[in-house]
Amino acid sequence: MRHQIAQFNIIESTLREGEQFEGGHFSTADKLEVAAALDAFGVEYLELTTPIASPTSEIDLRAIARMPRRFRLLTHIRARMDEAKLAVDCGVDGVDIYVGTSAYMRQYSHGKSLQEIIEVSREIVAWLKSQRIETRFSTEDTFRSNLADVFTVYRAMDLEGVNRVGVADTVGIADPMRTFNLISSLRQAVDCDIEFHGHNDSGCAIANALCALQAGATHIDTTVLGIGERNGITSLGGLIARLYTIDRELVRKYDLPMLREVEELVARKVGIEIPFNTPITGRTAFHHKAGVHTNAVLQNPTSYEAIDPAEFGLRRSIDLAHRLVGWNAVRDRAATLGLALTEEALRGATQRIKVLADERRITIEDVDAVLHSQVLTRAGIPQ
Ligand code: HCA
Ligand code: CU
Repeated sequence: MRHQIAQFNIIESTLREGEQFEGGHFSTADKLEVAAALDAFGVEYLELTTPIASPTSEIDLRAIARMPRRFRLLTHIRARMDEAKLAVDCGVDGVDIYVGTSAYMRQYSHGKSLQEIIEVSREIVAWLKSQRIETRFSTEDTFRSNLADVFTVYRAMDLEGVNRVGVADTVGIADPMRTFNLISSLRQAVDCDIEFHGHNDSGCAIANALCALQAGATHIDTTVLGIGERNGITSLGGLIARLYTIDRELVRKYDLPMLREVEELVARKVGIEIPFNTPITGRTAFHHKAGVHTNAVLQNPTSYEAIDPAEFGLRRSIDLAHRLVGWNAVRDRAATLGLALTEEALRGATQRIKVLADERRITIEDVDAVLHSQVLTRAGIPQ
């Protein structure tokens, strides 16, 4: 059954999964800055690295627990009671427990049997519940695990009173259909909320997150610009773009014009540029070029735009300096420059721009020079 995506929550993991990104090193001050920006943007949850990772990781978690914030603070731990106790002591609102259930993880990671996983996790979930800590239980590498096994574990955790179970596409092999099917079956199997965490190794992370929601998932893990282990996970902006194009009301709860700022902040901290093809904020995301496109966009931007840049505090650009230019765009430019030219003159200018652009790469200054020369020619002034 396809669910209406009325309600969903973002679990922003830039300060956990994002720390596993190649350039992901955040100082305490960096973490506070990123957390404040994400808080202002309005994500519902922030997930931080386990306090057990290093002494400073613990200091950072405690600092973020104390900062003024609206988001609920989570940390990401293995199924170990000492780790759970330290997390709670740091002041988190919730704990995300993860356990490897695939044969690979059982053999090469922790070496536990299914029964052992259930027993240990049950005890931790029960203790966390007694501390009134929101608790999630996820199986790492879910898609390469035996589904009967993972469902057995999920059901046991659901019965124990866990708030959410998590599905993780740890190696990025899931596709939208598989994600939809797995989450749909899980929706039937448990009563608690469902979280999806998808890696982007094969470029499906955003689509998979959407299908997870359509199948009944309630929480999606994201990171800013999709940073994370290898080439990362579902990006915050990508998920926003995906949901906006279904129904913009779905994402109204976030401060959309802040998206670019949050991305620029994180990009700077991890030493990357915002890629040109990033949904919404990429440099070329609202760049219109071909004559057919620019003509339509000048009349009604919706003709070639799924997203309104103004809602994100951004602007579209109409590119005229090339051989694919159309005369409508040239007319628009002439009007911007305050030049009154006849249709014939505008068509003549368009032809001259095309000829010039065939010879070399031209700029908007070349376009403007052609338009000005048309005015002079019309006035009978020789060029
Ligand atoms: C990892 C763990 C994880 C955990 C996801 C989750 C993954 O391998 O680093 O807690 O749901 O991708 O499996 O990020
Ligand atoms: Cu991950």
